[in-house]
Amino acid sequence: MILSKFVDELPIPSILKPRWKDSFQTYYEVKMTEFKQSLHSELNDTTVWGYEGSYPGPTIEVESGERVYIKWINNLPDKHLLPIDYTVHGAHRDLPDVRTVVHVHGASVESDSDGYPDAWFTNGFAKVGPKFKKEVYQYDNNQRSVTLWYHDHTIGITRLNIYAGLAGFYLIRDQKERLLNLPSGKYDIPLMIQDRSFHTDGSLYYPNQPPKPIKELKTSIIHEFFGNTILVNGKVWPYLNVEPRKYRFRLLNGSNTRFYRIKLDSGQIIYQIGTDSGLKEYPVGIKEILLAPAERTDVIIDFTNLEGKNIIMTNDATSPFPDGDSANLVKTIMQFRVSIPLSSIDTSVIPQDMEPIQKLNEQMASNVRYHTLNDNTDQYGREFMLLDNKRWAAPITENPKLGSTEIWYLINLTTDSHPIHIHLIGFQVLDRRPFDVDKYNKEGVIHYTGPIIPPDPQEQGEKDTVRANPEQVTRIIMKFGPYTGLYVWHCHILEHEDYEMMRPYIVIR
Ligand SMILES: [Cu+2]
Repeated sequence: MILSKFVDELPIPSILKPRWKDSFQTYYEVKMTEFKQSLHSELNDTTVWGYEGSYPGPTIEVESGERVYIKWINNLPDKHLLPIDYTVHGAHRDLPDVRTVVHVHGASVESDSDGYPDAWFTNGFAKVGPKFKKEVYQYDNNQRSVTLWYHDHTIGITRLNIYAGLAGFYLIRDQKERLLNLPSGKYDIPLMIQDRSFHTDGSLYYPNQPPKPIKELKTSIIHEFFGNTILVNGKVWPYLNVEPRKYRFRLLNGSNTRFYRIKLDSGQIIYQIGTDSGLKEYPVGIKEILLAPAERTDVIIDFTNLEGKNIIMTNDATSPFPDGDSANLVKTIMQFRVSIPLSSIDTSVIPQDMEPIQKLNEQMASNVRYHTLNDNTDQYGREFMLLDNKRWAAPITENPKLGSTEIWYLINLTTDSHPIHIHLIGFQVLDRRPFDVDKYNKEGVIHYTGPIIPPDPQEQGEKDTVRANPEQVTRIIMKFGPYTGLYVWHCHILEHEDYEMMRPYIVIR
């Protein structure tokens, strides 16, 4: 079935209202339910999961420093929407199928409210995972203005829960940002980009076997997922009517595996103003944006003087990235139609400078850790990935000290790029450098084969997710805090994360 492009308007998620709010704290309740929603007008309504009856969930908007409590409530049915593989870590047959836990990606948050994968809970909190601590999570929002997102993080079934629809935006705002006079209000729009496939009846399609099926298993995890349509904010190939003026878009790759290399078919420059963890020091004009799963980028697109023009946002990233072929390529993301007359003079600006960022340098680091990204094969002949050749359940090996600065070397021995995400903290990308993988595998030493590659202009600033490219060492630097306790770091390709490419770590006093 081939769906027409640009027949449905881009939905913009509503802003969630708190249950109550006073000058000290704000309290939200967010229910997860199953419901039907139209994802494309030529498609029957699709059964999805969402927060507060919508996919994506409503946007949670808070002020920097605001103390927020959220009760995440599982009101989902007992039966999962998608096929579960009971052989992967933490998803065994003796557990309830429908388990959830919510992580606010990029949030600086206490350990017990971070949404640890083993802190899952079922409908009515009837059953909870071994690391479950509390029903109401606390967020201090001690961060500058930033585009975060909340999504499911349940051990062994994150890929299925997010694919079913459990994701939404979480924005922190502050006075500094407001003073910059960026496009705001209805000219500040979040875009959650995801790929999905459908059965002809409109239901979500997610494979229950890899291309080479595992005969012993009714359902097997797949190594990667590539859908044949692209959705933005829950609509397939939507369009957005815009005025001839500047807009701010908060781009998020919310896909399971797919990378996007985003361009505008008008060839115009995109002004990047923010990275994963907040505003950049100054905007950069770029022609293309590379987004791995979970990466965000804040941009300004200027439609001034483009009245009557239709502009398509395109993608040309191969799948898997970077060495996949074009068989899985979906080239179209969405369309902008400069069709609305200018409602008032556009006084917003693309600032020259935004926020100074203290650069972390190597001399500040008190510890260096070397991490490998490895390929492996399981008892069914399936390929799976590991960090440091260790499984999820292996004892904790990473225990940074509160307030200390560390450099992590991400030594990628695989042939794919993996978006590595570390909870709790933001980091800076130091550099990348090609190295000899064979020599590393034989002798365990890094032998560099080329010059140091500085981070892309797009990556300058603070990030929480970084592309660890194949046959390169990617170096990042970060300061651990302000909380102690148990967190995780992992690959954000959900099919990898669900099958051992995730490790716990602990910040100690
Ligand atoms: Cu991965």
